[in-house]
Amino acid sequence: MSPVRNLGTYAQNTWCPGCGNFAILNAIKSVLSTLADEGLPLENCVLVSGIGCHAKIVDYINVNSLYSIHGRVFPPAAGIKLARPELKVIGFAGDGDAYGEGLEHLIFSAKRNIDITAIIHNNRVYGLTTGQYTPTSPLGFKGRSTPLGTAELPINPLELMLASGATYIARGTSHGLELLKKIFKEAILHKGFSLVDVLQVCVTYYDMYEYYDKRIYELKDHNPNDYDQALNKIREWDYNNDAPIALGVFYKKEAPTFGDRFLRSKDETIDRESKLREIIKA
Ligand SMILES: Cc1ncc(C[n+]2csc(CCOP(=O)(O)OP(=O)(O)O)c2C)c(N)n1
Ligand code: SF4
Ligand SMILES: [Mg+2]
Repeated sequence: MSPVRNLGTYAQNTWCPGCGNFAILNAIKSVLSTLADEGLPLENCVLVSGIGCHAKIVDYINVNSLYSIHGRVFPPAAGIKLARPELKVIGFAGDGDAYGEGLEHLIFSAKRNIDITAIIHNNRVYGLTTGQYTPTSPLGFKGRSTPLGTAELPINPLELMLASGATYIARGTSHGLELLKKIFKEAILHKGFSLVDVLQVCVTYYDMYEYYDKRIYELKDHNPNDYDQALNKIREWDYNNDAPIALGVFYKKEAPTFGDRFLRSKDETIDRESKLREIIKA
């Protein structure tokens, strides 16, 4: 077995001690290192992040990366993939980032089946801006902007992703490193739009370690190719009730990607361009 590469950087880590982001960082570094051993050069990987505590992850990994803006992880990630199809593109987004501010971009990435991976640091709070509620905060969540508790139910982002056409949907937690490594690797190797929702604990504004540890279990005897089974499992815990919380791969499907359909062959692209020019002239 080859040694794990040192993918660290000189950037000073400013996450709070005990933050769940450390698990995501360690898992992704280990997976990139393994994939490099297995033939995916690190220089062929590109990381894209949003804005928030999670976004700093790209500062701490010595791989090409792009810091985007809040809610805009997936448009540049899609652009990179379409311009350079040989690259593996991994987007890191917060829950406020992906499920709030940039929700439409997430939906359209799934709808188009763009061949990129979305890793969502779902701490269910705006961490960097000190504890406001997000689309996945539970009903009654008390934070900086809702001192008396929210009056809204959370969304179930996995159900939304299934309905939008994502072809790989999984969930892990920041308390389960081995499972995170397994699903990150599978998600990155999946051809099409893959999303991993990580229940990431924010020890400062929303510490849910105990809550999750009491409820989580790993999916067994589950057929991820079955849409109805996936939907049932995804609905079991709706990010608000007290049901058991399933972890693992809920859904996966092989389907043509946006790149397959849009780029197709060079000749077809040229032919399409000339047809478009004719239409514009007419
Ligand atoms: C367009 C835009 N809107 C709002 C902000 C302010 N802002 C920066 S980080 C952040 C919250 C981040 O929350 P989340 O995406 O959940 O990431 P976390 O900090 O929890 O990792 C907000 C609202 C911004 N930088 N840009
Ligand atoms: S505020 Fe929360 S998410 Fe941000 S670094 Fe601290 S523990 Fe992590
Ligand atoms: Mg957050």
